[in-house]
Amino acid sequence: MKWYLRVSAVVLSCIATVTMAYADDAYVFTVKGIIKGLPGDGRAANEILVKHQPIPDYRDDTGTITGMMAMTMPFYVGEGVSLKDFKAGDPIEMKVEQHLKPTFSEFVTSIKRVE
Ligand SMILES: [Cu+2]
Repeated sequence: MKWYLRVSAVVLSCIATVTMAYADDAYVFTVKGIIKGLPGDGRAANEILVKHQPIPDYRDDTGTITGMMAMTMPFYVGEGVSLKDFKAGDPIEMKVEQHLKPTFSEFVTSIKRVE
């Protein structure tokens, strides 16, 4: 094999290894609750405050399913998710995507009003 083919094979396998180390499967859970605060109420442009119901399939930052009790907490909203039709007091259901790598992160990928 020519030396440059060997070098490119090594480079490609390094890229694959690094990509796998940083890519993890998205874990998605559903959150039901009531909006308590929206961006502009003194919070970050991508943050909402939600009083949520218990989340039985919530997973912690080690990937262990621990569940989460009902509480009021902030959620980050992903890019492209519009909040313009929502107001405080709205009952909502959200899909939240969680990643453990490269660092723990969670963000809302969809939100809808429910009755
Ligand atoms: Cu919570």
